[in-house]
Amino acid sequence: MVIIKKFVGLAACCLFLAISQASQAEKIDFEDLGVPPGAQISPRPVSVTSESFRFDFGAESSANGWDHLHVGSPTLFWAYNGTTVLTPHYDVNFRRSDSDLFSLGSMDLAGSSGAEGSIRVTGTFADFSTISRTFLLDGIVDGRGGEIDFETVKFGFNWTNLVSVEIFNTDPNAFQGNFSVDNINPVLNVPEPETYAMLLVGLGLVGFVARRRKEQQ
Ligand SMILES: [Ca+2]
Ligand SMILES: [Ca+2]
Repeated sequence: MVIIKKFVGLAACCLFLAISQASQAEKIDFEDLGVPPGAQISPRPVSVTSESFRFDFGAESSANGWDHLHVGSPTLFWAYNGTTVLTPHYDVNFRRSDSDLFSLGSMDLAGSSGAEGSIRVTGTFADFSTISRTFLLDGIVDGRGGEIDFETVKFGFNWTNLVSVEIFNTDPNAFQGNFSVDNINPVLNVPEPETYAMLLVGLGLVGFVARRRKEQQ
């Protein structure tokens, strides 16, 4: 009986871990970098790590000679939402620092210099296959203090088990390819529904056996 009780305990622990793992990860808002208002990280950071996610400039950024990422809250060329934001040129990639898989829930995107065009987001899975969506921003500059505004874009249930995500500004009118991103909501790797089902079946079986033994005694 003691062994069975221990087994039930272990199974319950597994179930709890599986459920808690599916919970929301910390929102990536770049506030943990401690950039003072009105300032930006300098000089030229080529990679930025916020909330355990690492951001690197992309190939297009490098090809155009703008191989750096701005992290700050200035209002010179780019969007301002009153907080620290990330402003890449052309493209940026991000992944978890520990290379673990993640899902993508939503993010805030903004164009630059009055140019609000289209921004493409591409997720890459472990088998190198990809999923992609292009978001057309509304073209209306009505942000805080007359600055370029952010729009929240959401991703579907199939944006799970990602290795990395690329954000690419496809707007030809964007000044130096600038765009801004903030408040990325990643979700840690979500267990398959089958995992829950198997754990529940296992728990039920253990309980059934325990009851049968008790009846026999
Ligand atoms: Ca922020
Ligand atoms: Ca807008």
